[in-house]
Amino acid sequence: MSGKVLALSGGVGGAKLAFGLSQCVAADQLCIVANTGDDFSHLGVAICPDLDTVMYTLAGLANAVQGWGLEGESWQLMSALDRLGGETWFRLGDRDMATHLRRTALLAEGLSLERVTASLCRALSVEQTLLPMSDDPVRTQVHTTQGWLAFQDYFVRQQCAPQIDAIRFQGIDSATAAQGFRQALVDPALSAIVICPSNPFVSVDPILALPDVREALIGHAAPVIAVSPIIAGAALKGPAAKMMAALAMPVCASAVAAYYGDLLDGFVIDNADSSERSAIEALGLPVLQVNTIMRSTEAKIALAADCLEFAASLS
Ligand code: FO1
Repeated sequence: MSGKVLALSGGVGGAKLAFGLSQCVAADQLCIVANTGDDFSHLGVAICPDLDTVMYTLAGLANAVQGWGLEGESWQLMSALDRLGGETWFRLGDRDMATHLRRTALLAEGLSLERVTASLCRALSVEQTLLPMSDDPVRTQVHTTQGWLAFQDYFVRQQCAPQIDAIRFQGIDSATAAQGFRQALVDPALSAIVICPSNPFVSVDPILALPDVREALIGHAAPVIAVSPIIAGAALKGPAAKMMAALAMPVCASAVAAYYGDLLDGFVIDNADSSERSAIEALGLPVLQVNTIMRSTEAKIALAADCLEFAASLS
């Protein structure tokens, strides 16, 4: 495909497709914008889980089984902290901690998160452009019977057990999309926008909720396609399906397509969801039905290539 590609990503599912895309287009033609709503400050360091998952995946360093952190990690820091009675519910590996320490130091020097991310990517030989959705702090919170919970408290500490009835992105109204993101959106060379198979509510929505982003995507000259994170009524990983049920939505791919609504020019579903096709087409959306489960390198590249071909057919 000719032209630049912009991918909007959360953590593991998005990172896998971003990796596939990185094998299909030249590094200077691919820009990945990651959700930063999951970010938080913990044990004195700035943690950006989705940025790091994409960065480690593109660098070939990710722990693919765990879905976050680094392959071959050691946990001396957590063990020592545990012995001292410190907080260990959010597990920071020894080498992963170096990323957070370096990020925290660079932020303290006054660099923007966008520049810090570029610096970390350079150090890890990631050649694609990886951007935080914003340099401004946006913090996802979920409302449960316990009141509002910070995202990582809900997701990791409480293992998504509390029932959710609302989600908010604290700081979103005063946040601006990162400079590189805004530039990518107006780049005349942009030829495809891919919403990765990430959680629509807590991974993609924070990106879309940034001022002017949704408006920029609706009616963009480049086709906007999304890959369903729901396959056969379930999410491969994470609480997307549970959230859909809690938000009184049917748990199916067509409900995700309807949720994104007029943002989309096309929707990608898994082969297991052929029965969803007509409902999505009834929304006026062209459908691509392929294998969307990315268990191998080949599957990641194949899905990326399928997405790019689909986008090209829509433009
Ligand atoms: N997820 C977990 O389920 N347990 C953890 O202890 C954990 C630690 C962690 C450390 C660094 C990091 O970048 C991510 C980490 N994650 C952990 C993943 C993260 O909480 C979520 O997967 C994302 O926020 C959702 O995309």
